[in-house]
Amino acid sequence: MVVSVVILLLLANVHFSHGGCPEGYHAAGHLCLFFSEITGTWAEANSYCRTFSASLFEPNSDERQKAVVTALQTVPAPSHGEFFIGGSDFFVEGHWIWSTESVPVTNSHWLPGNPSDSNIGEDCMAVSAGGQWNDIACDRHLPFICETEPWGDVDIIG
Ligand SMILES: [Ca+2]
Ligand SMILES: [Ca+2]
Repeated sequence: MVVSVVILLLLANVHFSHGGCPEGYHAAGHLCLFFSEITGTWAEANSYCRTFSASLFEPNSDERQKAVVTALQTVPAPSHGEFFIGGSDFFVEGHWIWSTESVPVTNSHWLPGNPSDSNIGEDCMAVSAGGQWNDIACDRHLPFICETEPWGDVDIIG
């Protein structure tokens, strides 16, 4: 037990910084947010986050929405103007869900006139540099936002 705690602390020193967040993440409220520089489709973005034990960011509460708006002010605006986040309506048109738990999206920070499902359909959620949401085609290539929990918020079971 003592040994495992020491190992955890060593890992913490090596891999965690920025308010208990992994390297490259921004501390944002009770979250760690990663703003990618690379771009991908929504599915690629989702896989990328999961590869790093994170998930596409889900602004499913006022607190989380405020956290991303604040964090967006400190990162360079993407050349594409928007980042993919973890909402979609690709199973049932117009029925938006947060993908991790497949729960309905009940809050709303959509850009005026959205979700628009424009052209041949827009089924994936993105967030603008100003923090408002837009539905966009899932096969577009955008940078994206991953979320994970800060080190201090992880329960240590032992
Ligand atoms: Ca749609
Ligand atoms: Ca749209």
